[in-house]
Amino acid sequence: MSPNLGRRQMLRVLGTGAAGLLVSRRAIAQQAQLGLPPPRRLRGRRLEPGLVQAELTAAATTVRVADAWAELWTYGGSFPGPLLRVREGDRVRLRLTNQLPEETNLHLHGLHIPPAVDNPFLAVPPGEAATYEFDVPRGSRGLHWYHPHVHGRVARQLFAGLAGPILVEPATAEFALSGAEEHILVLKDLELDGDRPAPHLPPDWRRGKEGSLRLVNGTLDPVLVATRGALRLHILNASNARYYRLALQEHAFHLLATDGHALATPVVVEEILLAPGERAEVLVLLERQGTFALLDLPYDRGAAMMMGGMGGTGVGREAVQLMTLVRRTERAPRLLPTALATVEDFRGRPADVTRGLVLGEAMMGARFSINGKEFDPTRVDLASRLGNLEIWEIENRGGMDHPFHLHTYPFQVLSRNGVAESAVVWKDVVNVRRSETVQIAVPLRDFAGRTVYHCHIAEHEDQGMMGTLDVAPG
Ligand SMILES: [Cu+2]
Repeated sequence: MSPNLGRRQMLRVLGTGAAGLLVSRRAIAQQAQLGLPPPRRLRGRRLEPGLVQAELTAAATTVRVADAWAELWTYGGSFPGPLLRVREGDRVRLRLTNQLPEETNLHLHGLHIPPAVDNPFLAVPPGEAATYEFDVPRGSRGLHWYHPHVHGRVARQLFAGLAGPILVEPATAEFALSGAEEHILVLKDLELDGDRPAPHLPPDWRRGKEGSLRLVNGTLDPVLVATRGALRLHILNASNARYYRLALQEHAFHLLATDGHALATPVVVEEILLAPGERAEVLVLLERQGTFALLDLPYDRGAAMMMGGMGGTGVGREAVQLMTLVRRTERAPRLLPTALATVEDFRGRPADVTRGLVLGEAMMGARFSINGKEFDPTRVDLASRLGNLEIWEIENRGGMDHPFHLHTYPFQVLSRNGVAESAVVWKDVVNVRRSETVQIAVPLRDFAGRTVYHCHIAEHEDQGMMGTLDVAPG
């Protein structure tokens, strides 16, 4: 692939199974590509060994984004929010100050911590602050993230820019990956209306709001120049509703972890579908010197009928270039590790409780439900007991895909439409395609309390597709 990719109107996607796709001219028309900026690091203070204290302020901030100045809502003045980098076993004291004109809060997405701390029912009023104090659990190494979770306000606050990555480092190095250079990619789309995030229009509340700017770490089509041939990428989809179907020209991905949980062994995949909220950790071995595009291939999540031919749908036939990887070095990449982690296997284990959850869309308008009910924070939808192993059968009866997310308790996907999954992996978001029933195993471990499960298309969550789970002490 020639390095003057940016001036070409189309290119063949090689080795991805998507040959012949057109790459969006709009997306590759950027003449001056910027380097990939790493997320700014949240400066925490280590008061004593193992205790990290950090401050996050949510406020309207003018930032430079896609060749324009825009007033976004940010954490700590940066878009995306700053990286909280901690270690397994650390105690974290994170203080959120709300300088927004409305209430907000924090969800620590992916961290297995008590619901009383990661509390979606708590709201921090404007001008006030709250402290989130928790222990980073063993086994949580990997990429997680934080974002607001006040019901009814999530979609607008997230779209306006409020999201940031959390990287948990293992207590002891478990991977033979020291030869790879490590990067965090926060995928987040945005649409500007003048110098502000575009407001939600009525169709956005039904289909989920997408922006035409598909940004990586807040930058349009950045370039990552690799100093080594092996790249370890932690990728987060922090978008409201946009799915990313990722492919890298001429290369496969070696999938290392899903939603921050290591696989037993690396799995070679040609592409990765990331629904909102999902993360993937991959090893990329650049096989030769050259320039390779990271592409977002078309994916039909079922929102097309609601799109009315408007732009930014992601359902056309065009692939969009998200960023460029450049390998300059002659050095050959290191070999792959063969074993990553020991992963418990819940297949075939007897469940204490089996439940069905039906995801529903109202025929008209933008209302969403689970088991026929819209979210009510005062109601208990599922009651259980600490220590139970539950099997949930999540059935999507709607016309769109819905990425299902459960707080606090990671789960394993057992089957899709009765077909067993081939690999055992831990997840906290699973995409449930339309007309699909996904069966998951949910061990309710360590923490009792009341929390939520919901669709991670933020508009669907705000419009009712959420329920409560109350786990009594064992
Ligand atoms: Cu949904």
